[in-house]
Amino acid sequence: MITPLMPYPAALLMTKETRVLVVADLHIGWEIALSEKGIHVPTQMPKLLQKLKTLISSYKPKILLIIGDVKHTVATAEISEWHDVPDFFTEFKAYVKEIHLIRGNHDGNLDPLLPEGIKTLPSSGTIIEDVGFFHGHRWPSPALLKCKTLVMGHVHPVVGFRDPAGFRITKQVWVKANCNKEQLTRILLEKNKIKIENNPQETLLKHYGIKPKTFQLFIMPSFNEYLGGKPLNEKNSNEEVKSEKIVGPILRSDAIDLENAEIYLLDGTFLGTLSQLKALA
Ligand SMILES: [Mn+2]
Repeated sequence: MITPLMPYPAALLMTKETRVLVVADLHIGWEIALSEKGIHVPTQMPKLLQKLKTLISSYKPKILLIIGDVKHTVATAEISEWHDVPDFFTEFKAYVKEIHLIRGNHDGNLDPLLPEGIKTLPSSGTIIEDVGFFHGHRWPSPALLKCKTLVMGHVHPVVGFRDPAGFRITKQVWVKANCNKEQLTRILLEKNKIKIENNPQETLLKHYGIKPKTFQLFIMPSFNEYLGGKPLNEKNSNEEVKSEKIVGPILRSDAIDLENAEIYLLDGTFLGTLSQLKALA
């Protein structure tokens, strides 16, 4: 079972054998990318590190699982990241037994920055007990369909509100959406170029030896709270909603019911469904 660690943008997965602390979207080096554009923000690294240390000392996980976007610059590594990223991993190796890392779209050229012993996993995801984790900029593997719950990052979900004076505030949120497992099975098989015979379930069983069980998807808030994001409840034109930049393929598919997704603040407050919140944007 996976539990959000309120009020932190983190989750804990407890199995019989192990405890896994899950975080997404650290974007180390984010401030430096901004400073190159002339916007100077003091480094947020010490705060991020402290927040993670607090969580580790409270929950004593054996594994730290980062579900993508450790660093900020996409294809290359900035000079500062040559220090900050290795420092980050070296420091946290002392606190947890294992660090596992799913590659995100910002994790290009990451390998030279990783110290020994960090386990890297593909962006198509990994399975721990009955939970499937993936980054979200690409489709998850059909193998993840055997999990009841999927967890992704990448979106940095926030919702926006406008007060009567016109001020705008945005808040980081958790998103819990229902999945249509039949549709998701069909799509993931198609994306893997597997021809569907009879029906998707049978084909999945034939190729992967599993039955689809996925009924819900959690979108994790970014661990780096300074990043911001595009409010999910903003009224968009249809083209914008479908734009690849905003969400990632799985959320654009009909298999995920984003309109009726439940939206929670980091402290656990239930705000309503996404469609209800659209009225307040
Ligand atoms: Mn990402």
